[in-house]
Amino acid sequence: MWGIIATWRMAAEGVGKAADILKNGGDAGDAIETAVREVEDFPYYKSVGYGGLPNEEMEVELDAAYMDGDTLDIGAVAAIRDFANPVSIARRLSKEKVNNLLVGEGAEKFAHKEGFERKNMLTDRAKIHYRNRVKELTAQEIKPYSGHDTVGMVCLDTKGKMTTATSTSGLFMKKKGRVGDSPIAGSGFYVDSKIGGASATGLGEDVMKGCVSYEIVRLMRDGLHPQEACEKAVAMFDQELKERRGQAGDMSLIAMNNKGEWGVATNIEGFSFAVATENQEPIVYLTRHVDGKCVHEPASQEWLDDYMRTRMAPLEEK
Ligand code: SD4
Repeated sequence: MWGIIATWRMAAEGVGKAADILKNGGDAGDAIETAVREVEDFPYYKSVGYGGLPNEEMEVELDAAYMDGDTLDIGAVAAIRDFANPVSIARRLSKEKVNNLLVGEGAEKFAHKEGFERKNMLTDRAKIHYRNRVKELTAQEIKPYSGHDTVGMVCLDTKGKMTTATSTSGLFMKKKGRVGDSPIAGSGFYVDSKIGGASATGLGEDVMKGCVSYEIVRLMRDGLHPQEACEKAVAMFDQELKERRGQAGDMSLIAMNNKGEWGVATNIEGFSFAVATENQEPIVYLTRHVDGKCVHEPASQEWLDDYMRTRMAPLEEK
C-alpha cells in the first residue's frame, strides 16, 4: 500500500506528482519533498514559498519541516528568507545529528553553504497584497489577517516508510521572527512509521498549545482509525480552548496510518484537502460538519475551477 494526504486544494498537483513516484515504488521522502516543492514554487499560492505573503516589515519569512517516520529524524527551518525551497533545506537538516532546527540567519547560512537555490521570494503580487493590507489596517483597528494555508502532508511508501512535511509563510503581517507550529515537531507535524502521521494547518499559536499532531498519532497508536483520531483530538482541544480561553483558533488536521487509511478533522467551514492512495486516484475533498461529525465530499469541477480563477485573478492596488 502507498498513500499521501495533504492540506488544502493547493496541494493537489503535488499530490499527483507524489502519487506517480509512489506507485512506481519510490521513496516517501522523495515523494513528499517533490509534492511540497510543487506548492512552494507556484507563485499564486500566497501562503507557501514563492509568492508567500510577507511579515509586518514586508519580508517573506518561511517555516518548513520534514520528518522521517522510520528513524524519527527531524529537520526544520524557521523564519528563513530568500530560499526557494525551505522543505528541501529541512530535509537536508534532518540528516544531521544535531542542529536540526535552524532559524533566521543561521538557517540561511546553512542553506547557502549547502548550495540551495537563493531566490527573492517577495513577488510583485505579494507586495500589492501587503500595500493593500497596510491601507486597510491604517483605516481600521489592527487585527492581522490570519493567512490560513500552510501545506502539511503525510506520506506512506510501498516499503512501509512514512514521512511528513510542512511549508508555510506563516501568518500575513506577523511580527518579524514570529514562528508558528509548522516547524515544531508534535504541533505542526509528527510521524512514526510503526503507527502513522499527522499534520496541521491553522492558527499556530493555538495548535501548539495542544501538540495536536502528536496527539493524533498517539490516538492512532491506541488503535483509533485516523478519522476517529483526528475528530477526537480536534473536537477535544477546540472545546478545551473555548472553555479556558473563550475561543479557539482555526485548526485543521490531516492524518494517515501505516495501512494507508486516512482522516481529516477541522473546526472551520470550507476546509479542503487532497489525497491519493493505491486505491484512490488523486482527488480534492471538502469537509463539512454534519451532526458534529466531519464529512468529506469530492469537490465539484465548478468549485475547483473557481478556486484557481480566484487565486489567479488580476490584483488591483487599492
Ligand atoms: C502558522 N499554522 O504559522 C501556520 C499558518 C497556517 O494555514 O497554517 N496557515 O501558524
